[in-house]
Amino acid sequence: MEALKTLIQDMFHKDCSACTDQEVYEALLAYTKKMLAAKGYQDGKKKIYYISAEFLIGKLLSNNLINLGIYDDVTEFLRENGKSLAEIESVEPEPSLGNGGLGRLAACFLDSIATLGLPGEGIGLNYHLGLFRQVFEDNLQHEMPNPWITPDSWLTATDVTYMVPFRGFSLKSTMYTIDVAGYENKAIRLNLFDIDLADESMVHDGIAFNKKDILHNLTLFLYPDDSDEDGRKLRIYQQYFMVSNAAQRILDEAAARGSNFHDLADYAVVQINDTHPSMIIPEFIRLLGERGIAFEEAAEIVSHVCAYTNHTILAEALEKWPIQYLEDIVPQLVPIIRRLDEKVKAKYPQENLTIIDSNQLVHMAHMDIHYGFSINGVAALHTEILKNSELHQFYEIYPEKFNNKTNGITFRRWLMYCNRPLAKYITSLIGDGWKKDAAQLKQLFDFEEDQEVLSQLLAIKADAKKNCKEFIFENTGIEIDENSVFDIQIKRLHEYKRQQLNALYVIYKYLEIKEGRKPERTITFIFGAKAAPAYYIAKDIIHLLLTLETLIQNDPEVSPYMKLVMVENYNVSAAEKLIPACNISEQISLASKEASGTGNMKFMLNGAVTLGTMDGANVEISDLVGKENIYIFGESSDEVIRHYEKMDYHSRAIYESDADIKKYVDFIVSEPMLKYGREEHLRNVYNELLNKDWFMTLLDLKDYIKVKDQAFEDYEDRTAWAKKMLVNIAQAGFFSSDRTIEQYNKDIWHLN
Ligand code: B1N
Repeated sequence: MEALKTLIQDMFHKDCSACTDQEVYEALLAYTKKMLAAKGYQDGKKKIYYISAEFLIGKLLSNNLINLGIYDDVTEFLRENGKSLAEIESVEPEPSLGNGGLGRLAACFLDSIATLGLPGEGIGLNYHLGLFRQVFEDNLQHEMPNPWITPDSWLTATDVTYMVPFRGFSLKSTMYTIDVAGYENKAIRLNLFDIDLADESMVHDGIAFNKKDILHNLTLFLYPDDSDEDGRKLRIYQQYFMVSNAAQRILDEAAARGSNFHDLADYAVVQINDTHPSMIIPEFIRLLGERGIAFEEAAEIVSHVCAYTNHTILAEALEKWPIQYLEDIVPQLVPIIRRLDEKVKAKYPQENLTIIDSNQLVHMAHMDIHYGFSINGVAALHTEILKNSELHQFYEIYPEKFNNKTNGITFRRWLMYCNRPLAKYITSLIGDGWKKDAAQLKQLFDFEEDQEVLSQLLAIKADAKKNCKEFIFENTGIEIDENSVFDIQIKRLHEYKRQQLNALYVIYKYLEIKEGRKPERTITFIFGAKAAPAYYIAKDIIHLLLTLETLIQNDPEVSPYMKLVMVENYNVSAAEKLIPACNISEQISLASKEASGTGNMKFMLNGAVTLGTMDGANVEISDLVGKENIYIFGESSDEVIRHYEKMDYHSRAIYESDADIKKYVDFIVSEPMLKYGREEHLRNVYNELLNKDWFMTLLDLKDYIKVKDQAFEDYEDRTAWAKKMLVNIAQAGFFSSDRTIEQYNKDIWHLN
């Protein structure tokens, strides 16, 4: 730590002990950046370019210290100087360059690509104000800008710049780099492109701004509100800016390594993360054309370079852009897309395979599937649904392109960093081979009957809950009981994820307690979720949750037995505090709708037991841990898909035929609720459940209540519960993103 000491002296002319947390943070940032740069980058002939609109990287300091192998030394050095790393970290702003699982997956993948020593990089956009910062006021969500770029940040400006042509003007880009350390390995780069004239001062009244002023607004926000045409067009400007920069850079790098472009596929493979980067396909063809390669061959080359990952079957999330928008913004792509479409139509005239449909909409996913060489889903069930129903028409013509890559998470952040006591304890039992080979966690099965080990697991969980209690108090002002059972649902707010189902359970429990049936142990229901700014019903559900929070808090008959807390501005840092403390992990999406889920994996790894439907990766978790170690409820995906086909699900019929369900749903707009909540918003949720309930909340409610009650009952047998925890941790190895990335490399990328 001599070098760090000297650096602090050089920067601030005083000892570490005399520095403020801000100063120590700046010194650590400089120190870590230097160490990262000194490590050098992975090189190789062929490189993976992971292109994504989101990279939800979280705070970077501690993670970098871990991956550089100096976390313990730095902690010790700081302690000797009267500082705590935890406090210094609180100075670091968290970039909100992502929204949820899709962006966090991209971040985990970068960690694993670097750790496995694969040549690769991430490419995205440098959003100055992120997604948004969530603020609760009057039990409603408000959105604020989330600036994160400070004078000393993890970003390093580069001299890489390109010109990106739009109709009527061009924009000059600058590339910024964030180094991502591999665990005990070299680094790779996350390259974020930006315009030079981004103007944060145009943002007013929360996150409002002039959506037409592309010269100044292009990189302000991730996912600008697309409820109007200007917003949708801004998204196209962003997407094209991202992929044109990416394609120019990829071609430049390939040429520098010796490619003549005809052999581009020997130098580059592009993973298209959902459809936001799909325009890279026609953009490559355009740029190859400028470099003398004719359309037919260019289309062929690109088809060997691009691979596409699908993350959802929700129709509204599958991007379809009016061809007129593309004509208005990127006219140079339109003839190319038309030719790509003509080629498809010549061979496959069916409407459901076209790129440009009869409504003149460009189906981005269809372009990816025709002109990419691989399409993968993100969990076994999801890929089966793609093959058998959602994209069946494509599977019939390109069966060899379809493959599954079950998602994963980096254990460096999601265990070694966020739950150091558990990581240390595991190492004391089985050595530290698991850090690079997660499958070794299975060795924990040797301790399944070991009382000492089981009680240690419980003790570590109890400590994590105490820490979490403090975090929750700081965040919400509510004091929770650390001996209560922590039941946690943290994820994007979406109707298919069914936070409203969880809310109905809370109502059920509330009424039980009111009627004198008290739970054996206090329950703490913990939520965290952001709703997209224009997704009104999702915001209404947040209002429902916050109103329940207030109601319970103000009811002395109930609050000793249960509490509901909704964490404000749920983000990666909050997840790191909540996940280690969780007892019951809520993964309750309507079967068939959650492509994978990755929170489910993080919870399991940290010794929580899943309460979930047979959806996404829950299915694989269930197969691995066995029925005794997971709580499964609800209709199967097959049944759900049948309901959609037959259109025979009617929530009102369930409501009318079941007095209990009626009671819980009616409670949403009852007098006690209206005392703290706004009728308009609560009635929206009530009406939605009664008249539409597109995600079949009421269908699964009774089973959910039954199985959840069983989980709470089982929790009281502490030894049996600790065994479930152990089995979950021992079987979590499969969900390491190192495994996922090895599979991408073996089946799709073929690097090294
Ligand atoms: O991607 C994650 C999965 O684990 C989740 O199940 C899935 O919901 C998530 C359009 C998305 N799918 N689609 C999105 C996000 C923003 C947007 O504008 C789509 N996110 C997912 C990782 O595979």
